[in-house]
Amino acid sequence: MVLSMIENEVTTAIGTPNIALVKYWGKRNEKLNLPMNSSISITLDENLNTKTSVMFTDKLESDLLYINKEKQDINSLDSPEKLRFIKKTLEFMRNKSGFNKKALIVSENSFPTSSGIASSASGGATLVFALSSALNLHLSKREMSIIARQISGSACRSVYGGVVEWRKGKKIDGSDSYAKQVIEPDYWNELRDIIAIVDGTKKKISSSLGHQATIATSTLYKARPKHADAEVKIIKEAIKRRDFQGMAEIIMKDSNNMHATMLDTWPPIMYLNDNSKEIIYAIHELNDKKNKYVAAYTFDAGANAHIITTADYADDVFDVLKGISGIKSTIQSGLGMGPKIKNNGSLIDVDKLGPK
Ligand code: 2P0
Repeated sequence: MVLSMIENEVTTAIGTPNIALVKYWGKRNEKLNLPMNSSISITLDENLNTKTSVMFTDKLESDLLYINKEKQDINSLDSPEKLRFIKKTLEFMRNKSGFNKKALIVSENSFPTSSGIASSASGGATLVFALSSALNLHLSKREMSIIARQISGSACRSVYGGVVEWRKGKKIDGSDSYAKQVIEPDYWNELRDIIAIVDGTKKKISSSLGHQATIATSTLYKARPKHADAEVKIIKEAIKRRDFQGMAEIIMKDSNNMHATMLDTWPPIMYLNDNSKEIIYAIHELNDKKNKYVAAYTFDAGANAHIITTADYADDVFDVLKGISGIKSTIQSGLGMGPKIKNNGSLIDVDKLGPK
């Protein structure tokens, strides 16, 4: 009965990226995306989002995936690692459901892909959520987090809203390496991430390659995992107290620390550009002027800045950013709710069996 219901029906989910405050960089197991250290992030709201529509049908001879309207070759063994993981995820979840029709998946990001705004986190978590619902799998968030982690490490955190911790786990099979919610979004309504776009182009070095290159060649990296684990513990308590002073320095130092190990990688990995550096100096100046921490910068694997602040100081941050000419645009986000099902806005053209 359930099987006949899901055929030809379109399920659409919406999910969002996350920005790490203490970051994941370096894997102890590359195949399973098991991290060297735990990490902590905030899930962003729907100002930045991924929408994913899924349909299972016998009208297709093979699975089809479109990302931002471009067809992706998921059926070839030569396709990039991430696409192979998506295919594996689809097969795993379909087998679990006992439903054997081919899938049409159409996914779109509202923001630039692969430019350090965690498109793979948002995409991975939203896909797993959409598939779980389309296939009536009723997976728990923990199960979804473990599956999403294997598509992209950081995706395991976007399965939840609010502030989220990814516990690195110890087991070889990764069954204890998943994310957990630290606080609900409503617990700290005033928290903001102001994103300054200084570069919308695709990054030159993928994070997946970067993780391993840093472990293999950076001397500085050796000190990072233990330190990051300790920082996760401290910042988690500060977040539970809504203590911005207690978290700002950790956020900035952790970003600098991760980017230092990237620069120490051979050949060096450099994601930050001159605009990013100008933003770093400007935020230090703002904090000095206010005589306390009112804003904290952090950068992922890209040049775009995330400025963590609170509603009271958002205007001050915007004023500072206005003075930096290399900034192309800004986006403001509060804490998001995590992925959810949308009852309208399907991205699939059912007659064409492709994107709308
Ligand atoms: C993070 N980043 O914690 C860190 C900070 C970028 C810098 O996770 O190979 O795309 O898919 O597990 O998740 C980006 O790396 O890497 C990332 P994979 P991912 O958000």
